[in-house]
Amino acid sequence: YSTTPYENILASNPAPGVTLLTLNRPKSLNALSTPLILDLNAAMREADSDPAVGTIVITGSEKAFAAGADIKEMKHKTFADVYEHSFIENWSEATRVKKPVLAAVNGYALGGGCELAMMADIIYAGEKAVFGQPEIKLGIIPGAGGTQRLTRLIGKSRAMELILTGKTFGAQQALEWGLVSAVFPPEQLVDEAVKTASMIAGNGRLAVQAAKEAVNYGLQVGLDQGLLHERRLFHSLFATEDQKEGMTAFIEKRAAKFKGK
Ligand code: CO8
Repeated sequence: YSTTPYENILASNPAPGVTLLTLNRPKSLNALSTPLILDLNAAMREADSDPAVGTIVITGSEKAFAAGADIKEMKHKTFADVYEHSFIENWSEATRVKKPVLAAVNGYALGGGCELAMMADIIYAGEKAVFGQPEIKLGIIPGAGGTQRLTRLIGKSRAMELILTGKTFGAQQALEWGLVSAVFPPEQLVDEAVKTASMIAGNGRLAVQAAKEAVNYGLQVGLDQGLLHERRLFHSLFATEDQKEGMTAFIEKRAAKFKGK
């Protein structure tokens, strides 16, 4: 991962088991053009299928995580263009990754940038992060989950107000509302995200993926169905070597050596 075949993102391996994907279109504040999304999807698929990778961290620059979908690309599109080609449908590929995804947000996370962050499993923010869904000011609405995920994450009244006014909000507010789980000085943000990603990558892969699946599945179904799914996944982990190793290590008072089997 020291060099990258991608034009719009940088891929690196800052710690064992961690892939760091850095959005890299600085001149347009990481506006999420179709080529960038295709690069990101390909890089995420690659990391997801690489047995050496346990966790994926997505970040941008200190100025912008991503200032939204590329307005210059969208400006001339017609209804027929966007409908026929299912514009932005492939954005949600980020949510189909089985390994945990952390978003480390410095600077602007607006429109599609905020939506991309919300597709991650954990969001950390830099102190100067600015979140928002300003699409209404462009004569459109959020199209990659903003009306749905933001509402589930921070509640209806707040989400409505933000989506209808296009107002932005900062990192502290995001922390208070539970949109992000931690806030750090901008220059420490990526290191902190990588640290957490490393901790996750050190746990048993199968258990980690099952936990992610259980949480995300539960957000989409009723409680009974979610609990049943959780229980079945829980049961299934007793078929793994990692469960035997984890429990044996506890009893022998040593660190577990998980194999992802
Ligand atoms: N698309 C294209 N170019 C952009 C975008 C963008 N979203 N954001 C910034 N840029 C470009 C600017 O045009 C400018 O380029 P140039 O130098 O050629 O003029 C360069 O980046 C720097 O931007 P600014 O000069 O504006 O920088 P400022 O520091 O003054 O302002 C802001 C920063 C506040 C972030 C400002 O750039 C801004 O408001 N950007 C647009 C934010 C926005 O409206 N985002 C929502 C976009 S719509 C959307 O995301 C829809 C999602 C639907 C689903 C996803 C569809 C793919």
